[in-house]
Amino acid sequence: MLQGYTPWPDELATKYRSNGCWTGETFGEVLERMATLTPTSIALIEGNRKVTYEELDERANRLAYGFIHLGIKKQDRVVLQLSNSITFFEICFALFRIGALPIFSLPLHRQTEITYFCEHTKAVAYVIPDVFDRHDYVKMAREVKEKVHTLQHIIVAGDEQEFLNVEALMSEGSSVTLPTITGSDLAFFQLSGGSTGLPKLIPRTHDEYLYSIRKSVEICELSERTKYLAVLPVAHNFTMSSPGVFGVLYAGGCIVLSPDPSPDTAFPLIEKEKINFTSLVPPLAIIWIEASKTRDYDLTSLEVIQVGGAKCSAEVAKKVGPSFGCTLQQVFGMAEGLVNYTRLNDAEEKIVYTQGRPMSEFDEIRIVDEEDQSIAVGDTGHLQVRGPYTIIAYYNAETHNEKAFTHDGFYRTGDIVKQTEDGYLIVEGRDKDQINRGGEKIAAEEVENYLLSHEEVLDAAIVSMPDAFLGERSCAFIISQKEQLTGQALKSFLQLKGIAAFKIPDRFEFVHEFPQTPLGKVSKKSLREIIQEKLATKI
Ligand code: J2J
Repeated sequence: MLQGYTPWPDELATKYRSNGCWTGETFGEVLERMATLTPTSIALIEGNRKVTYEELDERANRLAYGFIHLGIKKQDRVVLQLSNSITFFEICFALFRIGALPIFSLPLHRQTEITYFCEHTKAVAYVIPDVFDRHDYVKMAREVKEKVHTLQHIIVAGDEQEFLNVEALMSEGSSVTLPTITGSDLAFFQLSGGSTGLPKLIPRTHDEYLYSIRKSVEICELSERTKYLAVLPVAHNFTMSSPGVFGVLYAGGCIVLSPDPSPDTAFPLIEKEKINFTSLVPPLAIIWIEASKTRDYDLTSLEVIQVGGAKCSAEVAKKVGPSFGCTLQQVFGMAEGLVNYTRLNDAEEKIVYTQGRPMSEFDEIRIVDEEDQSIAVGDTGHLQVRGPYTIIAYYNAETHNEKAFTHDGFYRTGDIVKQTEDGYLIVEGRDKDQINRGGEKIAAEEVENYLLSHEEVLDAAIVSMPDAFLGERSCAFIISQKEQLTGQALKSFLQLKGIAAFKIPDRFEFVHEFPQTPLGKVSKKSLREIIQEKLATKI
């Protein structure tokens, strides 16, 4: 058993097996099955390159043997940081086949975050593109490798000589047998949006994740005729599993990989490939709606556009269907598990004004007050959940787990919601110290700690401020004795430190002290009010 991983207790595992949620199937087997059922169907399209199910299966196998030859074993951790590319899938399934555990970092993560993922998991390998979006990943990998002693291999997708190349890793497996992987084995780590300290790692087994994919495929009605455009990063839980790219592969459909989510890139792809399904975050939905008024592309193939990751306002939700002649599906999910969907045949009222209802009849949700006591249906409270695909503990985070889960095993989502009579959820806010910047999550404490490492910063507190486009942006309140310290200087400091750009505060406010709660803690509520007032009066 991997140290730091809390396995499912026997009684829950037995329950989810006997009620049919967990089938014992693994990701490796799913691909094998699809390669047998629909060998010549196109699984993936990236630019001019197309890969069939049979080819994907075969290349994943050759890479699996390559990994084994390298000495990578079952349960070894591998930080995977690839853009939306065919290689992402080849590597993923290769690792699944040998039972090594990818950690799904995002292309935007920089050396501070990557170093932490590698150190925290004692990763043995790190997989990168050479250059993506003008960022030099090879240079970054060099820096990470210097700091992380467990890291033995840097593997690069692209033309690069310094480290091992993905193509060179392809190997024939004549003399090796692949290890046995079962449904209850760990498959990978997702990243949590986080609220305290550094991002927590979310361990997922084949059983639980494949259940959520199977259910999502059913609810979202994916089939072999699905043509899914992946515009958001495929490594993110939403794009990966709700029903996402893994859902499409499970259903035998075709994934078209978009290098970026802009209408200039995505609309021609929709027209050319006759895309019928895609997933967006709310700010992108706004951009696409505006662009649909002026760009002359044939988008009539679109049947479903999902919007999730952050609250989709009713005004935006109302426009999606008419702008694209398709159905909107709201998705309220979390990498820790629970996913809620509006159903495709729901009444307009539900689709526009709610964030859907849990996907599984085995999701146990409760809405509670500050004391964890249930409240009346329709009242607003804290959402807690337990179920067949919601984790019961983060990886290697004992102290945090005590707070994040109740003693009876419910995950405290940190979301504040209310529920309609018929079980639909409406997200009203959150009680976690996080900023949701258009779907990108920022743990306030993580960025505060980076700021506190600047020698002229005495204290830092980060809060959200409302934004018409992103929903929220971040504002850092700073106490410093040096009058000359500027927001620009702090931005440069954070950039040099190497953190994802979306975490860098949008605005800095220099103050002499922070408002306090009666208990003497920083009152983030008051800070939010201060910045809201400033924005209202345009200071
Ligand atoms: C309001 N808040 C939302 C929504 C997520 C599917 C869809 C999204 C995610 C995701 C995901 C929201 N309205 N529609 O993993 O499988 C906020 C909540 C939630 C947090 C989780 C999936 N959809 N949120 O966004 O782990 O606060 O997952 O707890 O990144 O995003 O963030 P994350």
